[in-house]
Amino acid sequence: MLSIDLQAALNKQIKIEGDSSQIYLEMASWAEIQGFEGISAFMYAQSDEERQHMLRLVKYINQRGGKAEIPAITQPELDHSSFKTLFKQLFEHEVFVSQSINDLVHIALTERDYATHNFLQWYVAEQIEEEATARTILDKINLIGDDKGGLYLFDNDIKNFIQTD
Ligand code: OFO
Repeated sequence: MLSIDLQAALNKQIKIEGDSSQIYLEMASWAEIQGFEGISAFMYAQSDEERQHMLRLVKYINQRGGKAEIPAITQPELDHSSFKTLFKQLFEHEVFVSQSINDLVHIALTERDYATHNFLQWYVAEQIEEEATARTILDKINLIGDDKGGLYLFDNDIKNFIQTD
């Protein structure tokens, strides 16, 4: 059985993953309108992934005898003034998510809830991957700047980052 504190912390993470899904969805739609097909496909896929991260938490909380709280949808507020700004926000968001997962791991260990600790290891590994992807993309964008030709190539290149698992 989950403690009240751990349940509350896991429920908070449900909202964070849901918000992440919305952020990627917003970027997917924006890129689609701009004609960046590759970026859009990547963002739509990421948005789906984040929803899966959210669902995993919902199911885990309920499976452990708790009650998952389904949060309201939050409208993302992103700065689209440049590609660099946009992707920087994405990277910073993933760093924030990793920190939040680390905090959860800490609570699980403090409470000696090893089942939850074990459950969270999947997220720890996933965040390493997501942070690395966001960092690589940001590095590329920093190299390209707002060069149209570079962005065109990048739009094609980013398809390689779409996770298939
Ligand atoms: Fe990229 O946030 Fe989920 O874990």
